[in-house]
Amino acid sequence: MSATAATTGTVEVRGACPHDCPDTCAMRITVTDGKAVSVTGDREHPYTRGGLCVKVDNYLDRVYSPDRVLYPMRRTGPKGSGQFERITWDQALDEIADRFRAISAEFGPEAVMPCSYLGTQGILNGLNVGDPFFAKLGATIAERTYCDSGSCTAYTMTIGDCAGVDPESLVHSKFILIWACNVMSTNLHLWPFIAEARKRGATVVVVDPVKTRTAKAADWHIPIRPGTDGALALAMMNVIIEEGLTDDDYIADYTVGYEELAERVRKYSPEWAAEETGVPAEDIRKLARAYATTQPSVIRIGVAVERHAGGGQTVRALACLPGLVGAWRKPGGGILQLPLWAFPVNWGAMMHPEMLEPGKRVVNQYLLGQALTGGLDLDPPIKALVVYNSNPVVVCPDQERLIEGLQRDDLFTVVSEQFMTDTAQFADIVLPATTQLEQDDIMFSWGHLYVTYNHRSIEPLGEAVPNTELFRRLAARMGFTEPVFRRTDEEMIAEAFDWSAPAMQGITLESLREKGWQRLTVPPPDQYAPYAEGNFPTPSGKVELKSSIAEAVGNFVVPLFRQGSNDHQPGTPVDPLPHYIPPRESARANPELAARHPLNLVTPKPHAYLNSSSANLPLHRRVQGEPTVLIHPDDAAERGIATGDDVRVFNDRGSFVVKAKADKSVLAGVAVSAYGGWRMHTKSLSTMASLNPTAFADLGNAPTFSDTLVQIEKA
Ligand SMILES: Nc1nc2c(c(=O)[nH]1)N[C@H]1C(S)=C(S)[C@@H](COP(=O)(O)OP(=O)(O)OC[C@H]3O[C@@H](n4cnc5c(=O)[nH]c(N)nc54)[C@H](O)[C@@H]3O)O[C@H]1N2
Ligand SMILES: Nc1nc2c(c(=O)[nH]1)N[C@H]1C(S)=C(S)[C@@H](COP(=O)(O)OP(=O)(O)OC[C@H]3O[C@@H](n4cnc5c(=O)[nH]c(N)nc54)[C@H](O)[C@@H]3O)O[C@H]1N2
Ligand code: SF4
Ligand SMILES: [Mo]
Repeated sequence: MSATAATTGTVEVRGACPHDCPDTCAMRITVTDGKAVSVTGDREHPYTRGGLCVKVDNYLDRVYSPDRVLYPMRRTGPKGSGQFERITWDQALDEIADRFRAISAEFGPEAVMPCSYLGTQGILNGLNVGDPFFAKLGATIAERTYCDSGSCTAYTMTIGDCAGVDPESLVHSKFILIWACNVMSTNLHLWPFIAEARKRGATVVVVDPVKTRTAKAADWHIPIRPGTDGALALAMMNVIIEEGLTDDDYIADYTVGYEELAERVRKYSPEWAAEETGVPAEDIRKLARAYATTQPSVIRIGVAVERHAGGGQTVRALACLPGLVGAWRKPGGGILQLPLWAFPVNWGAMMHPEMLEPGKRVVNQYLLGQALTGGLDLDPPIKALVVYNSNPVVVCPDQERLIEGLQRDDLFTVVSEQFMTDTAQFADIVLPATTQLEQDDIMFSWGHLYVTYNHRSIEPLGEAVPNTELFRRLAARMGFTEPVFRRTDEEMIAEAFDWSAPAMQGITLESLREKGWQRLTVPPPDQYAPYAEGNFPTPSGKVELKSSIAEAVGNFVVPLFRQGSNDHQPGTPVDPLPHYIPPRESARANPELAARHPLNLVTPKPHAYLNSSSANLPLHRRVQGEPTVLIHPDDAAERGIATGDDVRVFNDRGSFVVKAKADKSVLAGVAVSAYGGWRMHTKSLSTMASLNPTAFADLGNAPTFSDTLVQIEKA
């Protein structure tokens, strides 16, 4: 097995799926005469076991797509027209550097704003790749909280870490509570472990407003009104405490704040929660009893839990539950969302927070539409936008304003992309980016405990460059001379981990290169119970039912999701005990709004796309099928809508047109439309991103995608 591709003959190269997906599959790429001819999963990998998903097992379609952006391009037509001409890298870099200098001179460097997310998850080319460059430039800091920042803040406050349970130890669980997660689409490789647990007698329960593929496969599906999960979690605590189902020794030894919590949840009765959630009180009791008494029990939380006004407190409540019932005592017990912090990634070496000027302006990317259209009263205004690893037109809310902003003639937009996306269409300069086969990288995972190495298997196509090289080139052209801008990929990989950390014992760069992947040096799945005797990385070392961090710091954004330093920036005060915050857009909270827009829109992940990635490729589009909005047959009948009708989904913020599908798999009052499809492929030239609100959830500046009321009518 060779490290990098040979130019003649056939070699097999070890790689890693780059996608923002918990599974981080180990891949094997066969290369013949310099061309990749097959990409498969690595059968030997204990977690991903050889199968890639529908999004990636045709990865060569992506790499060799005729639609790849392969050369730098300059806009020739009006913004958004998609008319570009090929230019050289030198021309592109000169134009960008000239514009940055002119904009900085006239408005100050904060008039430049980066916008990025997780197009690739590689430690080199992913979230932080541009941070040192923009810090040196003095640009506006882009806060990136699309995903899991609310939960990470909640975990930090409660159990100190989002690491939780080893996914492989789920085979030892006896009660698996999947909460707002469509495992079969979004975390496919976890399912065999759940299936194995079930074979060994475990019960699987799914809490979701929709009977998803995952809910269909479970023993019990509990449909719930979107955004009301906190009420269910608090009522479960109420039952567990009232009925004496607690693990009193675990509570006494390894939690703080129990008495106050018990007092707090007394008001959250199952009857009260039934009104709020739509889940019958008897079912709430049954769930609480089974959860508490079937040990070890585990809760697998999905990202949708954090996506409403009270999402953070909902995750807090859920993170308290395992401590109350002593689930942490045994392997397979506790809570699992993203074991990301088990990896000793050297984020400091990637983002170089010391380069940030104190007091730099921070703008959350989620507010990009407002930021570009004067809505935030920014001084200086944003005059240049640099997008990489992201497709904000599809993934950001407030689409109409964002488009309006991107159309501004005085905005200079640079987009680094593999494809001419909805966002790239609006660029002044488009720069070609490599795919994972064309670059070296090293990967953590947020769904298992293996480090994976991605060897470059083919030469970059056209003039595409990895993001690392993009920022080396930009820095050189700007005259930035710090050594950080001259690091090679090789040098960056050597800095990517704290190799001396306990979890990296026995793992070296050499061994990783050779083997492709290695499990962190942590106990094996059948012994993985790091919190059996407390040892939570909270200030008290215990589960903080009453959170000292919430009390001392208030709300904050976990630094991984923000460009910059590792300090918790103090924010608005937060009640240190878990509590219920109802959704903002509901009949209870806003009857007037709900009278006009009575349906709650949820926008889960597409089965065949990874966010908006690959939503342009023919095979993926065929598998995904035509975009639809799923509603309950009663809601359809009330509106004279039949399956197959074109319908307009709208609220005061915007609208989009899709085909309706009436089906009992969705709760009455809920509308479901998978996101990810491109705006340019829609009839209405708009997607559900035009309907989602820009309001944040209570913790970590998380988005509130599930807190969206809409109305639907025949188009
Ligand atoms: N196929 C595929 N896989 C992916 C991705 C993809 O785009 N496509 N994206 C990756 C990324 S970035 C992420 S973050 C993960 C996310 O993966 P998941 O956590 O599974 O995220 P979602 O699909 O957004 O939502 C999961 C479920 O939550 C339900 N839901 C929505 N609102 C609520 C609510 O208020 N309460 C409850 N109880 N349920 C609710 C939805 O109906 C949906 O079935 O998936 C990753 N994997
Ligand atoms: N309505 C709604 N909106 C959502 C969500 C939702 O559930 N509902 N989910 C949210 C979540 S969880 C997430 S994580 C975000 C995802 O937001 P993004 O991370 O922006 O997701 P993608 O749509 O995959 O866009 C990534 C882009 O990066 C490009 N790319 C890939 N690799 C590279 C590379 O190496 N270099 C460069 N320069 N570009 C590359 C891809 O071609 C793609 O266009 O969306 C959020 N938005
Ligand atoms: S998207 Fe996820 S499941 Fe699919 S190949 Fe990549 S890591 Fe594996
Ligand atoms: Mo995400």
